[in-house]
Amino acid sequence: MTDSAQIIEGTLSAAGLKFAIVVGRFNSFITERLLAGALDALARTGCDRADIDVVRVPGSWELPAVARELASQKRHDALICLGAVIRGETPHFDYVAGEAAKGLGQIATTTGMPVAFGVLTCNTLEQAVDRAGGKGGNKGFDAAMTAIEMASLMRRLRGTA
Ligand code: INI
Repeated sequence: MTDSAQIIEGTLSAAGLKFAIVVGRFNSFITERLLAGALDALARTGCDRADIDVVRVPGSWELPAVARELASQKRHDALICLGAVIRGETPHFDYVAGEAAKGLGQIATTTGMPVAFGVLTCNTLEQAVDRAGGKGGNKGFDAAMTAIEMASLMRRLRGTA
């Protein structure tokens, strides 16, 4: 029965919340679309542009190091990490995608800073285009919406909302 249960959940209002978007330059044709989607989500949910920092890194491999630094600074309510890893002919893809996923997951669980995973891991460029504003939506937009909800939820759980 949930009649008497207290439901604790985040809202999708970004007003008053601060975000950092960390975005990889590798495959920038895709990542710039993810960034546009993330900025669109934040604007639509009431985030002030002055409350958004955009931090560029060379590639997805570098996302965890910068996310950890930002998490330690505690200047933001959530981080939105964007990248595009596209499979090539060598196992390089597995190392870059694996490290980005593992590293960002560890930061989210060990620091308490919400970290939205907006890193595409695709077999083909076409799959990436589909997910960066094509028929699969925009995973940058989706990651930002998750970051907003998690930032709001964390504030509630901490009693700072
Ligand atoms: N970085 C990406 O973000 N996506 C890729 O597909 C990719 N590939 O395929 O090589 C990639 N490599 C660069 C990597 O992220 C680092 O920037 C580089 O290894 C230097 O540390």
